[in-house]
Amino acid sequence: MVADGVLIKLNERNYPNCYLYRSDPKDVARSEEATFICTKDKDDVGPTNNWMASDEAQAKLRKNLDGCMIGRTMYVIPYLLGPVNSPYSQVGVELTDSPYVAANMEIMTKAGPLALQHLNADGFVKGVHSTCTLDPTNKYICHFPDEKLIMSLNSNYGGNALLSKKCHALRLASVMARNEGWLAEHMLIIGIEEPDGTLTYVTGAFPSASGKTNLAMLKPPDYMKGWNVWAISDDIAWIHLDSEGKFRAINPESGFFAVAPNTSLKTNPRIMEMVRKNTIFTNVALSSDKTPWWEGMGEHPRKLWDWQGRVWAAGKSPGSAAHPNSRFTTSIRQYPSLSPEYNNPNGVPVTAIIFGGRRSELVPLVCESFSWEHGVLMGAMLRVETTAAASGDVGVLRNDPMAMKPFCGYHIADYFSHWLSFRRKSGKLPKIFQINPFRVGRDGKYLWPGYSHNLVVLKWIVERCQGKGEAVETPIGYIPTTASLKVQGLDISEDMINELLRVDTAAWMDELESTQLFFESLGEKLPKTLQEELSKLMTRLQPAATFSSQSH
Ligand code: GTP
Ligand code: SPV
Ligand code: MN
Repeated sequence: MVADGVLIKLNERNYPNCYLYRSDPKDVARSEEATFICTKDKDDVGPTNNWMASDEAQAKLRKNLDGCMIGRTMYVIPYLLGPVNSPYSQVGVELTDSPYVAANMEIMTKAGPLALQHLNADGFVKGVHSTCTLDPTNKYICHFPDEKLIMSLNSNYGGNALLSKKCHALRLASVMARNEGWLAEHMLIIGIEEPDGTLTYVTGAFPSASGKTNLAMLKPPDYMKGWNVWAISDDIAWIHLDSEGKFRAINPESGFFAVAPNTSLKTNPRIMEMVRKNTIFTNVALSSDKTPWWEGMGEHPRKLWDWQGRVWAAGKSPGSAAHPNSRFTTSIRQYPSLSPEYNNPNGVPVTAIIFGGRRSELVPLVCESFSWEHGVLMGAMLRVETTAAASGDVGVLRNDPMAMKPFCGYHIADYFSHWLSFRRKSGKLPKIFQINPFRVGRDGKYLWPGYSHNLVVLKWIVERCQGKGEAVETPIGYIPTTASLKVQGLDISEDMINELLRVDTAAWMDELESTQLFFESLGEKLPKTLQEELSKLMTRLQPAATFSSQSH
């Protein structure tokens, strides 16, 4: 690829065995508008997915694929998702004509003979990918749940082209999970270690570019001696019930395909250490000594080329030097705080599930649900600001239930029912929380320092799971007392903490109106339990709203 000009080799001394890939300038993010779930019946996929009739899609895409690889090398990539010898792992095979995709698949999955050894009567997921001509008007990422088949044309971008990731491990797996009684989720998995060695495993679903990787790879702040966070997954969790009814999570992936901008020695030294070798950088900027650079990394080098290879001058050139959705691909084995449980074929026991996302207003720093059903409502109500991870406008509020809007391979209302069904199947349900480190003040700046300091929030969550941790009951759930977040060493005023935890009941009433509209758009399949939870929340908010308007 270096010889062909597909990759640029980076400085061997600073970044050994690292490469820069510059994509087609129009092929820089996931393409939700070109993503389809293809079934017989349109009602299978619901209003949050694009649908195509499967026979129609097959015919159309096969025509497009005809001859598309002539003169190119076709890579055949058998891959294993999940730990070796795990009852939860799955095999897939991707065909591709992109060497860049093949190289990324080697990092993101267990590719090769190991995968073939895991082939069994369950069969495997079939993926066909072709660069074709990268014609954006002919881009299709099609999923056929009934055939366990994926066909992807005209994009080489991560989530569109690394078919093991969003296509197999989320869209197809979510359909299998519904049929078989488990969950395939857009979630990080971490083990939180307390100074006495106690480990608590939690998962977290936040939409794309909303903090999963950074929370998974959190380095504790100096003032939290003895604590650690062990990473198991930064993007996807497969969660099964064990024989005791406990949720157990595995990471189907073997690497990270994660956001570069704003990663620095200050925000996340563990990521910076990890990406210094054996890493593929996509669409970052480049300095004259062949070192990668992106916004938020630190001082910008004297001479810089932007992500498209053009000379870049700070203050003069338009846009940013690195693409806002520039990414790095690195093997999970290189991560310095990888959990020893990462390889456990049975996964780790899940004590809490966290929902989150970017909300500059409204959603408090952290909030605990009253029950499983209320927690499912919290996830279903998730409305967040869009990011550069998908093409389209950035910073626009949209419904992204459970951070799965782009990834649930079937009707989202049936997905809600599936979540609720675990009440009947498990006596050991995880507690459900919501977090929001992205609330901003009047000056437009984040109120919460985030990154390593998010451990303060995780600490409260762990304490709540242990029946400790002080909380105040509000209409939307339990929130921490100010004192319980005032960890010694955390440089933040009580006023600021109070602002971060403030529950604006009138604004929440508006939010419920938008939830109601969203739920109505889902039609008759919406589970009654969820509508009832919403009504209960409305009732809890009403007297409070009256009270707060009186006290103003
Ligand atoms: P996907 O890979 O797209 O699924 O994203 P992700 O959820 O793993 O997001 P990631 O951790 O890569 O974060 C996305 C962007 O948000 C990066 O620029 C991070 O630096 C930034 N970010 C992450 N955590 C925080 C935080 O706590 N506070 C602030 N202000 N920014 C954060
Ligand atoms: C996301 O967009 O949520 C990602 C990156 O994790 S991609 O693999 O492109 O979907
Ligand atoms: Mn993701």
